[in-house]
Amino acid sequence: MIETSSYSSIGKKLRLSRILDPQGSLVFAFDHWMEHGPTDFPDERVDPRVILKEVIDAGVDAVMLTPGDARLFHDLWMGRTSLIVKITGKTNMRPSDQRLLQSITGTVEDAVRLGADAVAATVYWGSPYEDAMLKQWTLIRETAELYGLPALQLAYPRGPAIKDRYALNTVLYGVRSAVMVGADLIKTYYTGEGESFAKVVEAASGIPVMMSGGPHRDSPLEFLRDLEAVRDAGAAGAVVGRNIFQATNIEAMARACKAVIRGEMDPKEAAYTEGLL
Ligand code: FBP
Repeated sequence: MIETSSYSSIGKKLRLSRILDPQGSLVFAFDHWMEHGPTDFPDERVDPRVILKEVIDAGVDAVMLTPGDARLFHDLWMGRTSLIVKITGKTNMRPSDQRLLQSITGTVEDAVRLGADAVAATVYWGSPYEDAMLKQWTLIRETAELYGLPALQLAYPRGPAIKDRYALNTVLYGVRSAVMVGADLIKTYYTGEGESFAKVVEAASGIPVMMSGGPHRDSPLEFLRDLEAVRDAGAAGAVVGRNIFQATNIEAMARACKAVIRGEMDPKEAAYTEGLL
């Protein structure tokens, strides 16, 4: 019998291949102005356009942007890198108990109209608003399916019952759940070392897992070592924001991250080559 695939699965496969390099992918996450606000942006790097240009010049595999920024900065990414449109979000201006909810900030159709290669949405597993976010996710995933658009889930365990969001069992629980609700690509917290992250990758049963960068480290070398561990753990790559745009030299750090995640250089070599030490 000839094996056939659905039209949608072909579209997803093609689009995922534009984001995921078999050698390892580096995606630049840049939704922080809304998620965190000005605290993430010291004075001299307030202009998103300047940051985005440097990172794209460094050759990242994709950028993950909000719909409005994807439109505004299309001249920077178009034809130069892949686009992931994140259509959920929150601000830190909200009362703290409501920061455990991400709201809808765009539609799958917005992402399609913008020419995106994937749509992204956050689920805070363990949040009091988990139910609402799962309803949003299900609608997003189902609509994305109609367009052959991969759905990336930011699977973030976060809520009153979660003591340590980076603990292996907690991350495993979130990732396994993301697989169970149909994520095509998963971005999640780093468990702190490669051995445990390999278990996270294994729990995803072949659905590609990417490490979420996390807060900026004082030592670029330390972060590059984490990227190497994540790569060795079998992850598809990393989605990094602050550790790139808060680096002293943004473009050099992005290039170093890319070289390490692709296994082209070890962390020290990459850091020396890019003048980060
Ligand atoms: P970072 O590499 O800066 O951690 O970016 C990844 C990301 O998921 C962003 O997309 C998002 O804005 C941020 O982290 C969320 O951070 P927090 O964990 O503080 O909500």
